[in-house]
Amino acid sequence: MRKKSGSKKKIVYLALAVDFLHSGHLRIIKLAKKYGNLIIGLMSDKAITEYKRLPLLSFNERKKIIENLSGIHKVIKQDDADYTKTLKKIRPNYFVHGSDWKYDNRKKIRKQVINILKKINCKLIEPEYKKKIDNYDFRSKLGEYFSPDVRVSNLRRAINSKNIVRILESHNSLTGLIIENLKHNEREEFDGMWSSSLTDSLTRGKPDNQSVDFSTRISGLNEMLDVTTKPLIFDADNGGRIEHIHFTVKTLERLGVSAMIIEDKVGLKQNSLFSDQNRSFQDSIKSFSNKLRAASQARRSKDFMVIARIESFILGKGLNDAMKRAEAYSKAGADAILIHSKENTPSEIFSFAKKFSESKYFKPLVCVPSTYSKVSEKQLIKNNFKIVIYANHMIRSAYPSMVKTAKSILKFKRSYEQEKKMTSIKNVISLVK
Ligand code: SPV
Ligand code: MG
Repeated sequence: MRKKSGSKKKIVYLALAVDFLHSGHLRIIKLAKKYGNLIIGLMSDKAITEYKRLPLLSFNERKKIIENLSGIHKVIKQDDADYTKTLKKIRPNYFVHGSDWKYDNRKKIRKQVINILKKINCKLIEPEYKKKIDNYDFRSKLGEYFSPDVRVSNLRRAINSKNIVRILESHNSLTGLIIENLKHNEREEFDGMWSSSLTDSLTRGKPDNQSVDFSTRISGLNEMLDVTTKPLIFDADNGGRIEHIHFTVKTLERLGVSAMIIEDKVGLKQNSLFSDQNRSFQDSIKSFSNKLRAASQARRSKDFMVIARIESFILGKGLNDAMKRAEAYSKAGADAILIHSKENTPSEIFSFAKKFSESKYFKPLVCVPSTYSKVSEKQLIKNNFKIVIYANHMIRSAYPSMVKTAKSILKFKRSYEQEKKMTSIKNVISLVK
């Protein structure tokens, strides 16, 4: 793309994410334009999620904003976070990037880019990064105005842009806030929350057999959604009666829930992880397909996902039964398939994934690695899984800590012995601002 020597204008390349156009962007664009014809590489959702959170605005919305700025030669899509392919293709004379990447999780990428720039004889321009403007936390300021529609669609966007979508169980607003805010290595975080029938029941002192009804669970959801912005997947057991399903879908969608998972079981519900499943029965393919159809027809937005959960392995049926169901459920309108298992290795879900990947009815795969917890996300990605749900881990970690503290107070008749093992009062009063 670079002009032959003798032609007037040099090519300048600047990659931007531009979730919100702010004065920091305008400053860097103004500077970049001085060097020649400015090509803006607008980062795709996929490229952005390799180093930070999914932007609030979709790619097309961001593109419209950038294209309407004056003096820009061209806007292209940059699909790779490491610039390799893009730079080799564009071969600019100047490459402009804010100096912030010297200090954060993009250090490695910077080094790599510098190597490529040397090879293509391109000069690096690194204007100083102004922390106050360029890193302004728009997202948290906007949190309270986050619309349900945006939250609903963000799960699909994450599925389309990430290697794996990481979901963690949340049973109240506080666990929701942990999932919302926690980061590892600056860029790794959870993509959303799982509202589990098991832990929703447990926190109310009831068994996981639908004795806690949808209305009760949904009012708990409301509180969680009030203080968070990430997508939420709702565990809807078997979805209840087909005649009621459109009411449930409508309510969930209105609240901003991104997906409901319904399982192909009938009769009195029993948790799938019980070893004795003698009193659990699977629905017929025909009847469950009708439920899926009813749920997907009831939604207002196509972004709301209806996910079918197959219980064949839980009930001791084999791969063929699971496959037959997966294809039928996919045809009936399921947007993704959860293949459940209570084995202590992922081998049965991996053999299912292998076979289902060859089917023309393939849909994104979801798993719940509660009993086969050694499996890594890397292995799940390799085996074609798109969503991983850590389904009960927040309650399982809170419970033993609470019992330990209660026991210690009983034993020592004071709380002093536990003091250092708990978070401080100072912490607790400033945890939520
Ligand atoms: C839940 O978390 O309630 C689930 C997953 O449905 S499981 O407990 O494995 O059935
Ligand atoms: Mg459940």
